[in-house]
Amino acid sequence: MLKKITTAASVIALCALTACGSGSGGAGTGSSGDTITMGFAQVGAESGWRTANTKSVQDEAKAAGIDLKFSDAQQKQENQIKAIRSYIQQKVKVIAFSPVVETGWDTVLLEAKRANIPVILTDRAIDSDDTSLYKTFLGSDFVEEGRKAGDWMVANATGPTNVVELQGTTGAAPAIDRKKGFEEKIASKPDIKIVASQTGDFTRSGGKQVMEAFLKSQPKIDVVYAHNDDMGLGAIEAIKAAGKVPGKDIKIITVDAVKDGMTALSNGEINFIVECNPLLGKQLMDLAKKVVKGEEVPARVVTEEGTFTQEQAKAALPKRQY
Ligand code: GZL
Repeated sequence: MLKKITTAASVIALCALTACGSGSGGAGTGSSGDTITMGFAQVGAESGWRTANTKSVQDEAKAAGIDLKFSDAQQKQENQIKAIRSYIQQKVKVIAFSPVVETGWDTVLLEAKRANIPVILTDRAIDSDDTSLYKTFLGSDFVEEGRKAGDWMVANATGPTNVVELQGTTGAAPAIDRKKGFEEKIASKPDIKIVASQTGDFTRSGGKQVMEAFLKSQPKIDVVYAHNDDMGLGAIEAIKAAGKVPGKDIKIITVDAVKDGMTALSNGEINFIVECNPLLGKQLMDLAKKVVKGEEVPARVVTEEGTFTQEQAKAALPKRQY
């Protein structure tokens, strides 16, 4: 698991970066003045969150004058590794990627290091003892996101509560950590039990299929904890098909706060959403410019994000960018 830098250091890092981000501007050039080329190996296009994240990276690269080479791995680690190797061969100035799973990256990142190409982790972390393989990790604290979901569960449980969990991609940092944070919080109330837990791979179809199976196998389901909105939206389809009312007969907690999720929250089909900010593009480009110039950057840059109730979603929806 990524070694945690103290929260204070992360917050300072966030403020420092945000400040310099507003003042930086200028074309995306390295110390030699030539255009920065960035190789970005994206996870895939599995969710509304991923679509918003991709748009943010592409838009902000353009705004920063950075030449972006972009690949979609269709949620396969071997495709991301191939893309990183291709960027090394193309001698890009910097590589950024969102690791689809936490492990299996040391070999290819060592190749990037030997080619003197700095690497930035964005969105998801890797589980490696060798922190020299990347310059920084920009993204959310997924354990904290799980804790926020667990806090809502504890505060809103009224007696014995059976929870079914729709996990994200097996081995992915957000899946591992959102589970960890949620379980940490519900441990304080023994009558809240996770009676079934299975991956829906962060997709709407995956969430629907797993929820259909849970509805058949579980005699009593009170709450769904979905690691992202898309799986929660799939669960809503399954719950309705079973003749039950989502948000009432079976309450739903999700993570992300993309537009479709917030719409379901505002109309009462979801009960609580923990935000996970996909708009990482600006911070990523600011970090890339610094890294290419050989400037020091924080080891960890945490993104800012909140939570939404049904009432808060109604107010926030008109202003949401994604
Ligand atoms: C979280 C991100 C997750 C989202 C999902 O930072 O990696 O992957 O929560 C997405 O929607 O598929």
